[in-house]
Amino acid sequence: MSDLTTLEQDLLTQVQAAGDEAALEAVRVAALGKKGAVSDLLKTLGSMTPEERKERGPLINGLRDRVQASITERREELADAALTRRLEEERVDVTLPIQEGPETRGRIHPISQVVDELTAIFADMGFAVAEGPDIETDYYNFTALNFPIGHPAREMHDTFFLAPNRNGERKVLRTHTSPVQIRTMKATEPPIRVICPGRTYRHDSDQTHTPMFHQVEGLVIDRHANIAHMKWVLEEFCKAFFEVDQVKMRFRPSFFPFTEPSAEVDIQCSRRGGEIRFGEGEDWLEILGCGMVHPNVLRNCGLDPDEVQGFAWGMGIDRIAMLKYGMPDLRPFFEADTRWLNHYGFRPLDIPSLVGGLSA
Ligand code: 2NL
Repeated sequence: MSDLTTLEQDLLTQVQAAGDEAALEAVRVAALGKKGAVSDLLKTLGSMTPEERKERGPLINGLRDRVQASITERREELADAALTRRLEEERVDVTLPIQEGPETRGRIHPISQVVDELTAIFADMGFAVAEGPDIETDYYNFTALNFPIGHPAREMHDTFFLAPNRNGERKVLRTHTSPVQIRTMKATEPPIRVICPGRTYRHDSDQTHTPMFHQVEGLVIDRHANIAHMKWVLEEFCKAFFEVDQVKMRFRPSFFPFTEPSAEVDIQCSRRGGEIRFGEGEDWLEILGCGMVHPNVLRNCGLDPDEVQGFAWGMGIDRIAMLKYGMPDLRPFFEADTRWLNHYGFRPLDIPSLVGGLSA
């Protein structure tokens, strides 16, 4: 065998033996690199006679081309093998159960759930949602609502007062969400249909009262909005919220400074077996207060009681949440205990709607 044949076989064997791309590259450098064996051979051509060169030249070039072709082929083989191995190693079993992410592990607080439910129900009746500040002036919380200056109701409300400012003016933590409706009446032209859910504050703390609690109030102002409309809105709300076909409601005369006439509303329920059910039974449960907006309140908001009229109502969100979801105690609402939230909370992707179900 000639020296060239031996070298070629040796190099081709090395190419086949290279187990990865780095080893193959080392073989290529040793053969075809600047100081490689084949390159050394090519350099010898320069010192040959033309006859020798004519004979050796094609042999050496042929060898170089075959070694190069073999390296290219081996490189493709190795790349294929590496890809196959990766595909095998990184294979994903799409039938495995997925890992729970925060959007499925987290829970919606029952109060947020109930606010979302109320919003869905009243939005369907054409109501918008209005919001306002928790810290209010005495004017928006009391005066505009027809509480006379020095009226005992202001103290009866167990108001939290902030320290007086330079002008001796004391701001308050709103004791109801009514100031939001005052702001709405001052800012927008009738017809008005809004609900105002939010935090409210009273200096009261026992088994059934927390200093911060939640209320939703509603307001309708129009030319002819009347008590029949009010009764219909409240009845539709109760049926939708408690998810029953029928409710019996009882309107008892009452008094609020901001409505005239005023009523407190009970719904009929049964309390047999320690469980409350609506739409049946012989017990009554108070759930809200309502009335026709007092003419003085309309005037305070720049509205003419001879042109427009309306009705309003208010209820406690925490209380109706407890009633609907059978929660016996109010206090855990405000304790941020994740065990309680896991038990009573709602799944973030079960969004309440009238078509998809309110409480899923
Ligand atoms: C209750 C009673 C009520 C209102 C709130 C209201 C607001 C304006 C004008 C007139 Cl701006 N009324 N709100 C009316 C009647 C009752 O709440 O027992 N809440 C828990």
